[in-house]
Amino acid sequence: YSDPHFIGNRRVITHLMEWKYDDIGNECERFLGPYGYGGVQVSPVNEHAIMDGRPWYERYQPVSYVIQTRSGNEQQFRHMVQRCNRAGVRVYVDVVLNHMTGGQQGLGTAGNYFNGHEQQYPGVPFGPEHFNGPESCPTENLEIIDWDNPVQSRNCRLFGLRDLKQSCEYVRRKQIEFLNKLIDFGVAGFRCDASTHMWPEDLQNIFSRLNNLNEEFFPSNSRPFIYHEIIYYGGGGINPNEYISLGRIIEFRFWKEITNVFRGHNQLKWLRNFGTEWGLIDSSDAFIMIDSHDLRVGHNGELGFNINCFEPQLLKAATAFMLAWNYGIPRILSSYRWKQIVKDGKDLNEWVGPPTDLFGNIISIKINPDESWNNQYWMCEHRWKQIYNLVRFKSIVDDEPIINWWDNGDNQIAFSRGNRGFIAFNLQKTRLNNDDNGNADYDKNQLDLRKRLQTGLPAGTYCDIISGDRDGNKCTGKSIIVDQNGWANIYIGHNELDVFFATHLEAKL
Ligand code: LAG
Ligand code: CA
Repeated sequence: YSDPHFIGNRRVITHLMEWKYDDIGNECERFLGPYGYGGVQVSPVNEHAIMDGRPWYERYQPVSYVIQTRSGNEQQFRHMVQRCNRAGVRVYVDVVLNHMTGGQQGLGTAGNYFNGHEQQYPGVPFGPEHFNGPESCPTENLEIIDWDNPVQSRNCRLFGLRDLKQSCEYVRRKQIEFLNKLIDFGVAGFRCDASTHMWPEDLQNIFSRLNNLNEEFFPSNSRPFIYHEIIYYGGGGINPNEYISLGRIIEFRFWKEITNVFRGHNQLKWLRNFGTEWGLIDSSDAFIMIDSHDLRVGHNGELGFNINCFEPQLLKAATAFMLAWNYGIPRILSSYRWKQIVKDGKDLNEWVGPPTDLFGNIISIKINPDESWNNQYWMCEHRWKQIYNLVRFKSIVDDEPIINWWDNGDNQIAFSRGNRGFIAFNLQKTRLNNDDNGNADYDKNQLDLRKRLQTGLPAGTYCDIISGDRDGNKCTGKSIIVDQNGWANIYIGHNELDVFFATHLEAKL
């Protein structure tokens, strides 16, 4: 379950959070396909609770497995999957199998009644006998209290969400039916929500009974790609290793360590051996990110550890490192705008859902002839040039090793990917500012990266794909001249907006 089934040398997934299926279909054809994205993750597709104010997290409260949400209905979903596959872009669905809603009642997005208090979900149907209760969950209020305790963590309630008993054959069967329906429509796999809270053997049972992927789009005998949300930062508790045979693990230590470095709390030079030597799981088991639908609003609700779209320079730089490094399968969050209200390090508006019109319909993405879009609503991080140019970089350098590492002993680094791509970062400023509390008494020139470095590249003139692009036989931004032996003068000034420089074989004049 660890092969994403990318087409050709595509390597990167984007999550078009809360987008509508018709819009995603359009985006696959006009952007994701042409710009080399490998796949798109869509927000949960099945019926969920309608909550006051329509927060984004209502999609994580399932009511049935009917495919109908504000993103569209089953037909629209199906049509989107076909269009994306034909554009060379795979589709992965975020699936919530651990639980149904919290303790409320009402209607779901497909019109089905539900009652969380009584654990009645007639749209499936599920009843009280399909949920974990006092016989399987040892805590008094049925809530998870000790998160490191495997029984509590799997059989008790996560934030009050009614916890499905996946040891029950009927529950499994309903979930398998749902997943197989998606597979038959042509999806390539799933993001598995809250995997830590489900028993590996139950998941094994469910996954082993899934259909092979649809042969209209995939080679025969292809298994679905599955990546698991397992929040693990080392230490005791539930270890991701328990899930490795069940797909890839979203490696939370990746974003944590990288964010820490890019925020100036650790020197860039240490990244030299970043990966398994830092205790991370094997690259071939890993799925990685910098930002996500959850992290956007803080790490456990606390801002300052995460990097989101409100710090675009930082987000671009950290994302660039993710895309240039040779580790795991990267996902880029493409989010929407909301009005952040930060108080005591928390975002009071963390609940705000996607942009809607007066009737509560999600607003469409509109692309203008000059490729700009209605960015008062949608951030479209996947359309930021520094990001999509590195998506291309990743395709071009493929699995080439990291060589020609250079650092200045502090916060300037550079490396090449075999002889196909080269990247350099200059975060010296961040570091010095931190060290001396802004009372700088240093030579500004020391903050510039100005150095003759080994790029690994064949001789020629190369365009920087960050400050500009290659446009026919000229560069619209910076350029470097690589000599016969691979050396070139690299310059990243301390006052440049983007703190990195990158180029590759296709950016050669
Ligand atoms: C996940 N991964 O394991 C998702 O990435 C995460 O976004 C989901 O939580 C969580 N698991 C459950 O699927 C989100 C919000 C929660 C929200 C939950 C259900 O981060 O804050 O809980 O979705 O909508 C909300 C309220 C809670 C309340 C609960 C039940 O915030 O206060 O207890 O609903 O009513
Ligand atoms: Ca559970």
